[in-house]
Parts: sequence; structure tokens; C-alpha cells
Amino acid sequence: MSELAVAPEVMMPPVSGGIYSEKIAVGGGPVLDFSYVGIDAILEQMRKKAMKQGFELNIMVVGQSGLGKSTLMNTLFKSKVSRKSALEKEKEKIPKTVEIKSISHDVEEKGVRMKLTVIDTPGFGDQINNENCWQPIMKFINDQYEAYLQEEININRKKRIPDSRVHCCIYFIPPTGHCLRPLDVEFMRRLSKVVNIVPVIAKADTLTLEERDFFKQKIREELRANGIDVYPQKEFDEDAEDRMINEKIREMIPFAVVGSDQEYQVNGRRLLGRKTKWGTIEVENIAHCEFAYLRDLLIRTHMQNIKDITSSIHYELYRVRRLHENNTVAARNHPARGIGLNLLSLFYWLTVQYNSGCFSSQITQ
Ligand SMILES: Nc1nc2c(ncn2[C@@H]2O[C@H](COP(=O)(O)OP(=O)(O)OP(=O)(O)O)[C@@H](O)[C@H]2O)c(=O)[nH]1
Ligand SMILES: [Mg+2]
Repeated sequence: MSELAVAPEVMMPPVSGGIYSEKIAVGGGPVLDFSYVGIDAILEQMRKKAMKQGFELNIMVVGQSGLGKSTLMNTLFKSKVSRKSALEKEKEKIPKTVEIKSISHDVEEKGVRMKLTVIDTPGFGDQINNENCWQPIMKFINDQYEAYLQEEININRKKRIPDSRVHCCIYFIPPTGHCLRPLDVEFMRRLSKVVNIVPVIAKADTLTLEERDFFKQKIREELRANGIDVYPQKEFDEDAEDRMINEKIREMIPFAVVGSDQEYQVNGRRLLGRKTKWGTIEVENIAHCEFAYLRDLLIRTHMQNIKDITSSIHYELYRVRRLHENNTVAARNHPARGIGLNLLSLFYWLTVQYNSGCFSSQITQ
């Protein structure tokens, strides 16, 4: 054997999962599978990167004063997030919200970090004249798109643009049991065009099961009749599987939720609930209310999709509109720019004519 020759066992990959895939031969020894490229390893690389970067989700809550918006957000955080802090602040009462306020929580679970931001809004539509009361909320949402756009078009861009865009707006419907109010229709009609709306029936413990089912059905009909496309929007279903899952959610919407930031001992377990004379309503128990479905939609099953739709649909619409506006204003303010564009079009037309041989044929004739 020459000095350069290498024994076959030296060429073997060290362990499985390395750059070559390994199969076990009939004799027991490993055999190289040269057909294996290793594309599937991208998943592990993405997982590692995502774990390092962490995740962000921005949720906004909107609805009439006293419907339990702040409480439900506390429920969402405490049920999933910090039972410890719930116990520490057990006696603390939630104050009335008086201004649009963003509160961020850093959450970690099984090594995955997440920055969950809640945008709490004060009672919406509490005035006698509620005309245009959706405007401050619309402005807030657009301001966040604008901030993102400005960062994006900056020459010296940050490696990671801070994302304060509202990914999802939970709209609280009062538990009247009748139908949507014109204000609810107006808000959802306008806002569903700029943000993902998830409607919920607030304080669902005040409705009987029959009332609840009737109300849910009625709301779905009214949303349809008014052309209001709430999340998950039918037109953005990606494939048949997506459609099947989302169809089930669409049949359940709006979720009838109950919120609480108080813990109680029930059958030896500590859980979030509302204690009444007749028993304790367990907020995470699907036999009692639909809070768990809402939490699953927002966090466990659709979080990435909610963010993708915000970015690729809602923000994109805003971005195109804004850049278009800028161009129109620029062309109007600088006539020379308009002339420049016309010259450019003329040059383009001449190039096309030349390339198609139009000119040469004329010359040779
Ligand atoms: N019955 C019942 N009461 C609730 C529920 N959620 C909250 N509450 C109570 O309703 C009251 C108002 O709750 P908040 O969370 O402050 O309501 P809000 O919508 O944030 O009110 P504003 O900040 O004024 O807009 C509190 O006493 C809560 O304990 C619920 O699901 N069912
Ligand atoms: Mg509040």
C-alpha cells in the first residue's frame, strides 16, 4: 500500500448526523449513504437561531370600559406565564385604563424566550357621541407601521428592526345576547382592513349556554352580512389542510371568554377562576368557557401565521400606499422629476424600438 492510500475505516464519518448519513450494513458495520445531502439539517439550524433570537408578539385589546380587557390580558399572562407574580400581587386590583399603554413581558418557557407586548386601550365608545372613536386606535396602528417603515428605508438599517406593529387586535363584544351594535360593526369593518381582528364575547359567564350559542351564531351572521373579515381570513388559507383547521376556528368565532387574575384551590389544584356562590368558573376549563381556545389560537397554533399576515398583508398594504403617496408628492413638488421620468420613458421606448429592429429596417430601406 502506498503512503498516500488511506484505510477505508479512516474515511468513515465519525458519528451519525454528521456531514454524511450513515446506514447500518447487514454485517453490523456502518455504510455511507452518499445520496444524503443533509437538507433536513436546516430545520435544526433554524431552531437554534430562533431560540437565540427569541420571539415577539404584540396584542392589542379594544372594547367598551369594564368589559374585562385588562383582566383578560392578565389571565393570558398568568395562566401561561407567571403564576408566581400572580400570587405576589394577588390583592392588587386592576385600575381603569385611561390611555393607550403598551406593556411588555419577557416570557420564557422550556428555553424559548418570548417578548409578549400587550397594548391596552381605554374604554372604547364610552362617549355619548361615538362618531370616529375608532380613529385614535387606527392612528396607533398606523403609527407603528410608519415607525417600522422608517426603520426599513433607513440607509443604515438596524440588523433587526424593532417590531412594534400590532399583530392582533382582540375586540371585546359586550355580552348583550342580542346582536352587534352599530359601533362594533363600524369598528371591525374599518379595522379589519389594517389589522388581524379576533372578536371575543366578553364576560361570557353572564350568559346561559343557549344564549351564548345563539349570540355566537348571530354575530357570525352579522360579520358575514357586513363583509367583515376577521382572523383567520378565508382568503389567506394556504392549502387544504390550512383551510380545514381554519374552518373549524371560523365556526367557533367569536370565542366566549371569561377572565380572572385570581387563583383558587379547586379539587386540590390551584387555578385561575371566578368564585361565585354556586361554584368556581375555571377560566382554562373548556367546559366552562372558551378562553383556552383563544390562548391556543394566539400562542400555540397560529402565532407565526398572525405575524406573517401582519407583515405580508397589512403592513405591505400600508407600505405600498405610503411609498406611492411619497412618489406622487415628490413628482408634484418637483416638476423636473416629472420631466426626468418622461425622458426615462422615452429612452425606454426608443430602446425597445431599436432592439426590435424597427430603426435598422427603416435605415436600410
Ligand atoms: N363576570 C365577569 N367579570 C369580569 C370578567 N373579566 C373581568 N371582570 C370584572 O370586570 C371589572 C372590569 O374589568 P377590567 O379588566 O378592569 O375591564 P377593562 O375592560 O380593562 O376596563 P377599562 O380599563 O375601564 O376599559 C373588574 O371588576 C373585573 O373583575 C369576566 O370574564 N366575567
Ligand atoms: Mg382596562
